[in-house]
Amino acid sequence: MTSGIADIGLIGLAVMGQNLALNIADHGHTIAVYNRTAEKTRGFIADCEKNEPSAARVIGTESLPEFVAAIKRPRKIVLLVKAGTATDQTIATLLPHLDPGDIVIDGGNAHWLDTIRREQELTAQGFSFIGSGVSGGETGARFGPSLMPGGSPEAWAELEPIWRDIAAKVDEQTGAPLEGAEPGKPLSGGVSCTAHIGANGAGHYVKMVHNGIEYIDMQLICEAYWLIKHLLGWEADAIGQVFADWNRGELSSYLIEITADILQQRDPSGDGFLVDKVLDTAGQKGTGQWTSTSALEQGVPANAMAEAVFSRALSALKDERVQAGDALHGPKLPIVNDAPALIASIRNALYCSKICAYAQGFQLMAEAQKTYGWRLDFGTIAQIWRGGCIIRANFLQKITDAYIRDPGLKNLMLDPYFRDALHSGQENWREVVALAVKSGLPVPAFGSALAYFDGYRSSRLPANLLQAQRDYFGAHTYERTDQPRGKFFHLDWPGDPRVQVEV
Ligand code: NBP
Repeated sequence: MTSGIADIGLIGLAVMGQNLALNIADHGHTIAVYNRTAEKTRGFIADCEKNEPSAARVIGTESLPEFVAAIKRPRKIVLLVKAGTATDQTIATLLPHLDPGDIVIDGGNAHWLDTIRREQELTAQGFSFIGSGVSGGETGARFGPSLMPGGSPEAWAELEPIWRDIAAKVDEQTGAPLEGAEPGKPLSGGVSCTAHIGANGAGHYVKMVHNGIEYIDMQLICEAYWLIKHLLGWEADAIGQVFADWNRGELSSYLIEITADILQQRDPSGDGFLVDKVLDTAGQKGTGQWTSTSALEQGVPANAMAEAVFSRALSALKDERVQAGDALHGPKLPIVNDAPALIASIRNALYCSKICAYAQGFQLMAEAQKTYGWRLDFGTIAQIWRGGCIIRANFLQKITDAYIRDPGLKNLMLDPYFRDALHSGQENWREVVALAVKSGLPVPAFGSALAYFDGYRSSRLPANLLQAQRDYFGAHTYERTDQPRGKFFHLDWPGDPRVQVEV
């Protein structure tokens, strides 16, 4: 048995754990690995020995005492097991083998409230706990994920050198992701896509909002595709060319890039394009729903983000939709002759909607930091998302720039760059939403983002009537525009104005 030479340990050798372990080893760190089912560990080690240049730095262990003994103190142990109960079970079986001062790092997709609870429980027992968002899936884990750690600054100081080594890297000047890492040949230089996000659950919260943004980013792209497909009647590959073209401009992003590839992919088992044969029901693992629930709980108007979750839910009603398609009729599709103009308008609608979606995500994090006592650095968060993760995009550098210009920015839409983009794109955006509505094509994300923009810029909204209704049926009181805020009134509706009372 090897003892005490590993720089770090990792539990959970499914797809994420294996890839992150190899990434750590490629960066020159010795890592001990353990998996509940020992067979998986043996298989992984055998594969490493055959195929991996860094195999000598990976130590396979088959019991927790052996695993723990292989790691230098204070031990740093990364968990990459199924989120939820499995994480609690893994922690419970691990703790009796640890010493005070050891650090447990949960890299799974934990709910931030679980992370807050676990951090409290472990700290009370003399251990440290970091909840680190890990984004980028399998490839990110292997060659550079975006890492969002939350926990005490002391625990972070211990983990930081390894986390900075293995994270994705972006160019210091341009912010563009650095690419080209290979097994045994990690990238060198560049700015690491990780930073201490804040205390306890902050990292997992920010990772969750990242996923919520991923949902809306994807939904917006789908709506753009759907409009081009139906209003112009184009084949998938031609639409793919449009996305490839958009990827050369300000919309340039990983999701636009893969959309261009997907749309141009021919069906490997038949004629035509694969996308036309993929069943139109979208799955979800829950982080988009968590984001929307958090927005509802905190009263943050993240309507477009929620629409993205509802759109997946609607897509899942496939059988009902097929039946309803026979029973419920909409308008005829119009004939659009000016394809270049329509495509330019849809591009603007997509960009403006995307700005609103991100504005909602950052507004949500701004509210959460008040609720949970964090101090989030939004410019850095946008920077961390520039590499490794699914929402990586040039656009994120604009967000970092906006928060550098004004660290106290209330809403991204108010930054001069984004404000100008909204002003110049909004006419097209409105035309596209109006055309979609008239054509009977669903654009929930484009439409709700536009409603958010219009609502946010309205100094007055019809909530005056709403509040009066609440006072009418429930005596919920109202404030008056001609009186100072904080003075509340009630009327015995429908009543004599003289019986209005201040409460
Ligand atoms: P899974 O989420 O599929 O989890 C499988 C791992 O959990 C296996 O190692 C399994 O051990 C272990 N495990 C389970 Br299940 N129950 C356990 C228990 N009670 N005690 C100990 N170990 C247990 O793996 P994954 O897809 O690699 O994801 C790992 C984590 O990373 C998850 O939290 C996931 O949400 C997160 N994440 C995943 C991605 C992605 O793209 N897949 C991206 C970002 C984050 P066994 O082999 O003995 O069954």
